[in-house]
Amino acid sequence: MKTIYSPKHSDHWLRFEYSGGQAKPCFEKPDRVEFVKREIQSRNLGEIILADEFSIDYILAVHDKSYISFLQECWAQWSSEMNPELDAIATVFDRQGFMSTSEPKSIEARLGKYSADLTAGLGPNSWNAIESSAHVALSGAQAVLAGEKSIFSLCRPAGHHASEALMAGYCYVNNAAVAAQYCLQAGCKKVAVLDIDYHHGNGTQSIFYDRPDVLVTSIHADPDREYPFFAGREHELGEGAGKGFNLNIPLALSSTSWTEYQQALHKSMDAISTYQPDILIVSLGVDTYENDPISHFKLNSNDFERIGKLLAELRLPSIFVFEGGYAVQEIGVNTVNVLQAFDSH
Ligand code: SP5
Ligand code: ZN
Repeated sequence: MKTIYSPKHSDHWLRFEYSGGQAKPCFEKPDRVEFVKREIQSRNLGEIILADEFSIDYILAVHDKSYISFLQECWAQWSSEMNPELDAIATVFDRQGFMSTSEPKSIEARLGKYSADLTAGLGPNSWNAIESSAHVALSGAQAVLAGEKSIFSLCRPAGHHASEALMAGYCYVNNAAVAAQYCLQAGCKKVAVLDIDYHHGNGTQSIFYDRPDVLVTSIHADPDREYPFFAGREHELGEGAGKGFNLNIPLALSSTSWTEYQQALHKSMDAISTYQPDILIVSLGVDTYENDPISHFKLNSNDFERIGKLLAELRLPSIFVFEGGYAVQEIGVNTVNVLQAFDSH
């Protein structure tokens, strides 16, 4: 399997993330992608190709225009109004939506309008990385539409918590959603997104919630106990024309090992088979790993091979889009375990 990559991902890095009432060094850091890249090379998964450039229109096809302008402009405004030695991050939120139809003036207010939480901030060159990550996903979609059986888009930053006009959970542009929409514009009738990151793909769910042309299914930690908390429950089935095209499978935090996980995967895969999509997009997070520093599932490295082997049974053209995974040494092994097992079945 070939991999799409961009070195621009390293333009995005932050000093701190906030959790449990504390500022801590970020779990989400540039090293993550370099560990995965190194493992791809040492195990000869396949060629590593640089991402192409694409028109901004492909990002605007799933995101709000003023939100994207904010992502592009944030740092310049933050560095003139606030301390340029520190990350741009929200401190206030427009929870009542008073500014929902107008653009706030100050950068603190704009950050509040476009942030869902404090786990997404922006640095001086973050936009370069965010845009390149979407281009990595688009290049993957382009390759599969041109006939590749499968592709790995090594995206960073991740995307699945980003919705139409909100950044959240280390995510800014929803790479999987951008790729899905690109496939539809290129003539696909139906696309399935299978999200196997440890966290619910709330951004992807929200973007396609009222649409029948994208089936979204996510297997994740129970949102009663885990981020993103406010979405990811079984009763969220889609709305309007999209009703029946969203499937959530929440699992218990610390008692989820392969036995439980496998059942959920079969359930998601059954829904995908029934749906008969033209293309499968896998939001591939490896934070389901037993030693992940922010997560609580109990999958081991062999289980990631089992995932790849099972997914291959769908026999669909597949785009793997990288999402989370924070046990830095092991994310390479676990990611390549999925991809190599998929490739050889
Ligand atoms: C893409 C992705 O995986 N985003 C995850 C966002 C998770 N945000 C909440 C992080 C909470 C971290 N708590 C750390 C506890 C360490 N003991
Ligand atoms: Zn995650």
